[in-house]
Amino acid sequence: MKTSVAFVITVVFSITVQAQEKTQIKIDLPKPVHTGTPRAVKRHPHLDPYSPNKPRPPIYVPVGCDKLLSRGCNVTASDPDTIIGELSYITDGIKDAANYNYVELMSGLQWIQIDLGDEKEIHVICIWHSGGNEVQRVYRDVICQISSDPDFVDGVVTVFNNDFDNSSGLGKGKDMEYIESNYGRPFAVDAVKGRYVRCYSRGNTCNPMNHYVEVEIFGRHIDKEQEVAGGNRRAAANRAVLSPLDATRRKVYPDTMNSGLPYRRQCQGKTGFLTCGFYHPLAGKPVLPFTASPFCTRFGSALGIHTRR
Ligand SMILES: [Ca+2]
Repeated sequence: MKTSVAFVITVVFSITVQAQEKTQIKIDLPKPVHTGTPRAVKRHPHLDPYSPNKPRPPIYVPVGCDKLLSRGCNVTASDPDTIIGELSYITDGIKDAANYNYVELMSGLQWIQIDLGDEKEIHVICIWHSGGNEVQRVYRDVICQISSDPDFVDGVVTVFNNDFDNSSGLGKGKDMEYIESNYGRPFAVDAVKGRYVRCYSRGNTCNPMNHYVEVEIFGRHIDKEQEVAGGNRRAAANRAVLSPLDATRRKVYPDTMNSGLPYRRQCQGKTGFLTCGFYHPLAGKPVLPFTASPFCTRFGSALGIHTRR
């Protein structure tokens, strides 16, 4: 009898300790982009029935495995000439998509890749493609892979895949498609080790383009020395991540960035994509808003790729 009581106590104690050893991942959420009820997307059997208006279920990880690893990390992409925004936006911690803090990549299957600097143990990834819209939106073929090979040839582990019909050719996935919201799409990763995280998508239900507001990767550094070295590298990366133009824009126009003024534009010139409107990319200083900018009037409007907010 004594033995069985002791056994029960031991089991209960063990379960309690195990429960205490977990911690909930804390994810800072942006405000919803849309106001009111967005126009609904068409339902289908592969669409997650979870409401985009509700927070996602909490994710618990072992204590010490909840560190944000991705902030300020370098990002590369299959489409380096982004149409809107810069790849650095994906890890800059700014998730307010309403103020054009997102990056737009070309149509078709595209990927972005985050370099964590060293091999890490990854426990949770959260992706915001658009953060929610006036019309509900679903991104196609969302696939997330981890590897320590920057070319993703060796040691590739797929940790999320909702390409239910293998239309992207990377294999069928069992995850469900989901409606974008400010809650992002967090998912647990089973302590997969790797230096690079690659995220694929293939357009969305509103248009064929690909977008990212932010991707966050949580986990732990593999050893203490790496933690210190990684911290130093991230600090350096954080200092470098804002281009002088970005810094100017955010310093001079913090209120403008948050007020949702009607114009901020991306103009395509023959030599590439130039951002204009709140600041002048060539002069390196802010200019008048878009409608009064001679630069935009001459080149931007003529190309006619602007969208009014
Ligand atoms: Ca961002």
